[in-house]
Amino acid sequence: MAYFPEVEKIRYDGPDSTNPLAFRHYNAEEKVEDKTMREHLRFAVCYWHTFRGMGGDPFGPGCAVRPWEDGTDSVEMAKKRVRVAFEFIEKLGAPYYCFHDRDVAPEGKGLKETNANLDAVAAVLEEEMQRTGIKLLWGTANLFSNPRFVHGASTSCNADVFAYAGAQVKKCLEVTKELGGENYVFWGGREGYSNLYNTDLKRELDHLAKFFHLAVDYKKKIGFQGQFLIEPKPKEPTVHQYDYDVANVVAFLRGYGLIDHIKLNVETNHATLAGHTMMHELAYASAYGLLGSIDANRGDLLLGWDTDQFPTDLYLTTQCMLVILGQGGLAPGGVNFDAKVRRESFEPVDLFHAHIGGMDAFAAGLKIAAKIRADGVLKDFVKQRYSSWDSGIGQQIESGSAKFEDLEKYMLDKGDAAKNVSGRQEMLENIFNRYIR
Ligand code: XUL
Ligand code: CO
Repeated sequence: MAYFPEVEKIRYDGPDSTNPLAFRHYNAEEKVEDKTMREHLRFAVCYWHTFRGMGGDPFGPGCAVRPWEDGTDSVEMAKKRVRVAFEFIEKLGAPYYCFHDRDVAPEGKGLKETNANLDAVAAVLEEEMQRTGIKLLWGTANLFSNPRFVHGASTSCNADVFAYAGAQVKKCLEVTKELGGENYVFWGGREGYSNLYNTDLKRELDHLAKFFHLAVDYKKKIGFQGQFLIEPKPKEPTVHQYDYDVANVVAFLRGYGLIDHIKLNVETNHATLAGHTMMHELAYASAYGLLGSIDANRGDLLLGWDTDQFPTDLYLTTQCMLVILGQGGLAPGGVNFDAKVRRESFEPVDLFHAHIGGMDAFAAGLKIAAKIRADGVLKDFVKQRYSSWDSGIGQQIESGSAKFEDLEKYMLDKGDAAKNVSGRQEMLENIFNRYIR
């Protein structure tokens, strides 16, 4: 059964192609630096937006045309949807997918039935993974949609809700392991607050950390080898989310003794909601060896909420790839398109256009970033800019041999600091443009 009869397998046609259903840059087996594009980019299709998103917004219901949907949230429909998903991912040629437990299988009456539903659908996922060779980049538990999570999950004021969330993550970890998931993501859903008048902030933060420790313990117990990742987001749905941004999560992981167990999954639209660029968030995580994976999308700066659009901006993708190449890659993480087509793009074929655009933008960004690196234009400039630290007083400060008294003596002898030199920002931006064209 073909659910996308009008679309053939998407192929690489080269940069001059005008075929909208072909790649112009993503050529899976082409080598860039030391790896193929497939190995560098590790693209994943997300189940929630692509196969569950119907285009609803606060002003109207979903209007997406999805001929395979029967309008129910049954287990049968969930199984059929897996076939649809794998036909799509296979035709697209993405090597991975990601899911929330509740995207793939519906809740039942009580946890027992809910878990049985998940097992039933996971068996079909397994079958399709075997058939196609498509792998699971990460699994995650949806701890925010059901009304029980109204006050949060592990940060709820209701201890029973913490317990439910623990049981749900336990099951989701088991299923992710069974399916060979290479990572497991924690996005803080409703882990935050709407008002401090009713909130014990310290107690909630302690509970959040407790939850992660329990997850780390269980991961060890079942021998799950995947990487744990926290996905920062500053706000939405709550006014303040505890996993605000990369710096905040790094401090949280350190403060609660979790730093050796969890890395970060950084999302573009969350970065901009936090008032940062994606490059800032990636650079910060990477600097501490904690950049594990990315959720690739973009926001709309004129709207200011989490619009989750597909990334098409080559400046953005080049900046991402500069940081990723700079740390030697993302594996076992990857580039997950946490992105949705606009409500106006309601036909099934739009799902292909959207993913092709995102994959091509990242492939082009990869090639441009590799060229910038090969020519050394930024790296050499930065190295030179900090050269005063490579010898003399700079080296003594970095190595810890110079005390304040030594700095005083050095400056009393010298009289004043050496002259500063220009940062040349505009020149560097012009150089960047030379590569983008
Ligand atoms: C929400 C978001 C999530 C996570 C997974 O903004 O990004 O979809 O990626 O829970
Ligand atoms: Co995300």
